[in-house]
Amino acid sequence: MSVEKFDAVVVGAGIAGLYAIHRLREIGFSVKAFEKGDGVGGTWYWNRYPGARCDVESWDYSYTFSEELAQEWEWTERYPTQPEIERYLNHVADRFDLRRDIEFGTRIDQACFDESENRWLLRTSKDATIAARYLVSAAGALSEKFTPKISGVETFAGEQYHTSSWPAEGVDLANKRVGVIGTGSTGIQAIPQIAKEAEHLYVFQRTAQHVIPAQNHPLDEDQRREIKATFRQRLEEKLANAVGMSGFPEDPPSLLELDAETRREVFEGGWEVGGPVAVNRAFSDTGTNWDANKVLGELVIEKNSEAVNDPGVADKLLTIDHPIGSRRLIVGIDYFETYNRDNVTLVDASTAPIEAITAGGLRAGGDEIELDVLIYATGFDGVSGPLMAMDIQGVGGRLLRDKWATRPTAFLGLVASGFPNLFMITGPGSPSIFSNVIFAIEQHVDWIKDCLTYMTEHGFNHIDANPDVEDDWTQQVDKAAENLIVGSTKSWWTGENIPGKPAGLNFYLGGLHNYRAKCDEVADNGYEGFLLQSR
Ligand code: NA7
Repeated sequence: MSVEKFDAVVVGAGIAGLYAIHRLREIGFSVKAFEKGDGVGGTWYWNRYPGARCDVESWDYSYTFSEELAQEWEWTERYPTQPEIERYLNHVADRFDLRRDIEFGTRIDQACFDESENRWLLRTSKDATIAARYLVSAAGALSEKFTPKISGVETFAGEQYHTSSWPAEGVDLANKRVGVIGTGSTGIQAIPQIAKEAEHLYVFQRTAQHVIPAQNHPLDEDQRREIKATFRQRLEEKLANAVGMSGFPEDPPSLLELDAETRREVFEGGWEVGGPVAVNRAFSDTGTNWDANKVLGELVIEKNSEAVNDPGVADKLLTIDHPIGSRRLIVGIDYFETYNRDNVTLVDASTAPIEAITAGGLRAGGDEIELDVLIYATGFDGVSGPLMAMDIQGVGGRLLRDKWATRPTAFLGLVASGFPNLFMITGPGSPSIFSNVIFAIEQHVDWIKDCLTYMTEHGFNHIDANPDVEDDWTQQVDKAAENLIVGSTKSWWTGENIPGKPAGLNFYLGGLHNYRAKCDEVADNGYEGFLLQSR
């Protein structure tokens, strides 16, 4: 059996995988990335559903490692669409000649740590065996889709799609009765677009949501010039704050300390700007104080309800039982207005639960709804999901999914003890999607590159996390989340969207800037907390 050998294998060719290839090459490593899609982009390759768009502004949702790249790329809108981000990532792959080290259409199914040879042995979906000194998971936080098990699914005579594996050629929804299950970020982006195409759209909503308007707009020439001119200044800003975004409100007022009129003025100002940061961070206390949070939630609901003509529909859409920001705050474009269309029906799946899929459609609350197309906008098994889906065996043949059976842990979210030479990008215990994820990815990859450089220079070829230090980090993760309203409701953030997945908020919420400082401190102290060896 022939075994191809590399210094490092990267799992995935999305934003993280592309950047990892680039950086690992720089330190002279032989690198190979395996990507199950037929193109680059990861999440932005798969999520092609109508309306797919990033809810971080284009000028921040960009790599910063190359100023030349930033100066030559032209974003066209405030919030970039999936096709535009996919084009950007293809441009990056070409510009840095990354494709030659990517095998497309190939999944890593199994990874076993071979202790005698101090390497990872990988089995691909094409039955090839690959050996790698280091394994870098760039599998993404949102790449393992979740489809609820609904009885009768196999009897459905129509077409079924999950938004995260939307066909590249698109789906013809004209003259079709379409059902969408799910009103998370994805559903709320897709619903207005699908409504324009379908004969009739039925939305199955289980949880009503707060939605902040994107106030999206095209970028004119002056704005594009400004984005380029301020590249360095914005980079400084991103390095200095908790979420790694520019234009982050520095010293917002306390909602509770403002009189009602000023409070409303501040809120209206944020609403006009649009996007999650301008509203959710308009006040200093809405993320920690339940009274302040309640007021902000009410202000948002009041605004949202103004867009809906039918008070009964508005009531179903906006009877919200969770604090604002406790689950992912959603950014919408014409979402509530969509329910004013004659061809859109809201089905309240909290009072009329989905019972079964039938040959002709879906049964909810005893009513049969006839459908030609059923769309699942039902989300993902986030962060740990893609890693658990792979068969990863560490020291002593222990499976990562067994180690993580009660809780996924990793020191700094980067290395899980017992799984040496495996680095995770945006892994559990890192800030991950609680920050501008592309900026978080750059931090992780740069740190990994520096760590591997250090190891090479000092004659080490084996790195593991000290289990006690890993436990200590998990405690720090919990401490950073104390007293925050974020995560106080069930959602994919807490893992509770996945039946049987242990509940917990496995993100470092102390801020990307503080996380970066901690990672730098560990590195400056000779990778303190990691066990480095020469084998
Ligand atoms: P989310 O945010 O996990 O949303 C999934 C939606 O699917 C949500 O509305 C769920 O309702 C709904 N859902 C899931 N299962 C069911 C069943 N069985 N019946 C009815 N409704 C169901 O995923 P998204 O893809 O929208 O967004 C994920 C992230 O992508 C987002 O946070 C951004 O970071 C980008 P529920 O709320 O659980 O009642």
